[in-house]
Amino acid sequence: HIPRNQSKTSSSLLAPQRAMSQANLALGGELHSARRNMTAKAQTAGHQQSHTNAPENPGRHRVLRVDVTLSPRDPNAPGQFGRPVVVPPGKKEEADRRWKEGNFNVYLSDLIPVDRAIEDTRPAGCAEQLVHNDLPTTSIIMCFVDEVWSALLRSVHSVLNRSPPHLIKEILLVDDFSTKDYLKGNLDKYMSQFPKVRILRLKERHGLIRARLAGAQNATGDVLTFLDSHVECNVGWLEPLLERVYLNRKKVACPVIEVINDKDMSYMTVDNFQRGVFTWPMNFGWRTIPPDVVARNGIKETDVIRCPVMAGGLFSIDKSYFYELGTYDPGLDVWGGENMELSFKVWMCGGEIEIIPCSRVGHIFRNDNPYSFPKDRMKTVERNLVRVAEVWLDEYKELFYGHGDHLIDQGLDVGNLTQQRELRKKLKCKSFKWYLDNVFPDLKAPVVRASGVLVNVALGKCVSIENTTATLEDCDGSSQLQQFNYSWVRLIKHGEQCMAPVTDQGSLRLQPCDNRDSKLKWLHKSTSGFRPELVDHIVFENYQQLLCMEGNFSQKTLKMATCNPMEPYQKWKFEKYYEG
Ligand code: LR7
Ligand code: MN
Repeated sequence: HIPRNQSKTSSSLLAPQRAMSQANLALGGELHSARRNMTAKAQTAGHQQSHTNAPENPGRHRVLRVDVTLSPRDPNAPGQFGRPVVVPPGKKEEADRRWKEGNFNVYLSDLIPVDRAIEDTRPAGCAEQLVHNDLPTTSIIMCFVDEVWSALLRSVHSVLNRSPPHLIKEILLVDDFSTKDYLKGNLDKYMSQFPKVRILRLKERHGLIRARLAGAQNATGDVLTFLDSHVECNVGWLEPLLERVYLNRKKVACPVIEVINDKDMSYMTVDNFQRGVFTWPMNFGWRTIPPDVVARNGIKETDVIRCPVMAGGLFSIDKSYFYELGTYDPGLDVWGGENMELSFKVWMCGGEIEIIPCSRVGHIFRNDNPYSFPKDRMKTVERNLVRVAEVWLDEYKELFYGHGDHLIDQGLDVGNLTQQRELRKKLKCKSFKWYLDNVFPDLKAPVVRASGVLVNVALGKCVSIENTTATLEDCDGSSQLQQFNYSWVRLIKHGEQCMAPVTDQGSLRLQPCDNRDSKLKWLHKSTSGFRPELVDHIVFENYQQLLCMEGNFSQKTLKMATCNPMEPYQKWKFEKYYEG
């Protein structure tokens, strides 16, 4: 099994691409997709099937088999039909040297034809599916910054060669202020042979998200189809996407994203039945629908898959609907998190996100972005995700904050959110709770980490509140005075009040809560930076030394004391713990 994301071994966190692999490992590989051996399907001849109505289905026709590469000029060229390519022995150094131009095998990318054939990887039955004759037209929007020449060309050729021409209004190449010379004059010249290709040059670096918005602004088609600039669209990819949007303009349709291997440039198909999901703190990943669920529900390979979130790069959306939704939050910077934002917005505001198995597009997965970030990459992604969390996650945003070391605690400026929050109100979008209940019920999202009575393990006595001061009493699960919540952002809450140490006296009492106040934060169990020998202790870390909550039953009091792993009166347990 080769993961769809090639960055499995990468150690960096937070950016969706990389964090995904972390999630992969964390969930024991549950999130990974796998390569399936390409079956040598017969390459049936016939380039362009005519636009015939199916007599029994007036107004519809079979998905057009548009693929001018089916009988390629040079069937033996390297990489032809998506075959893996080997770097010739004498060229290893050159290939190594050129890797960093795109963080994939640029040498091989240049070697294989820009219009190579790939295998038709669609599940059986796709070619027979019917779509409407009057599908909307689409503008293909491809943003790029310093993209590898051959990869960019192959992306464009794959669209031109495998899409019904009448559906492509234009291909908009949005140059996000690239620095490479070949992407200027040479690209203009090359693309001038294709009347449908337009190049839009941005005057400064916009970042992927605002570059897409610039593309959308210039698009004249009914539907926007976004693609990365290192893809290969497969046979019949477009009509099934447009059909979904045609059926309901609030459907956002994504192709199955297949793998163009970064090392040998082979085109690899992926396992069926994969949904786009996320794990905390909002890391995108894939999760396979369990075989028993597939069997029980009779799900077919060709059935559309509803997805809690989209990968981000490849999708079709009705243009007017995209604007109705307020497009992307334009406050999102450069790269990352925009897929979460659009996904939550679509679902919570009345739309749907789907993967269409009969539409397949290859994408070069790579370990790292080959271009530079105007600001720190981690901070950029983090800031974007915080914006998304603050606008869309309601009380569940604590799960996001609680699952990462978030810079917001260190005064990260996320900008103004008023417009985005107002947009959510104006669109009358549903709550995140609704999203969890209806769209992503299998996400583990308990609003608190632990709750109920807080028991001193050695004494068997419980924390209780007497006038705002914490005392130790006989446990009584039915008493409101003994009810606490341990939140994801590490507050110990009693109703709307929060537990705090009283500095001079070493006692504990309640204070008004404030998620950002580090003086209210307690470490319990395996939160980040926690010392394993202190598991079960409740530690307060805002003094020079660590202080632990300690019980004293003869005095029925609680106090703060120097942490001691051997001290039984420092061991505490909440009544219930939740997995998240
Ligand atoms: O500043 C930038 N300006 C750009 O124009 C940064 C990037 N870009 C272009 C870039 O040239 C590329 O064509 O934007 C496109 C996406 O950038 P990638 O290819 O570096 O991103 P990615 O494939 O690593 O990451 C995924 O997540 C991104 C940010 O959240 C975008 O949503 C990408 O579109 C998205 N890619 C996919 O969904 C393909 C499948 C990957 C997965 C999972
Ligand atoms: Mn990409």
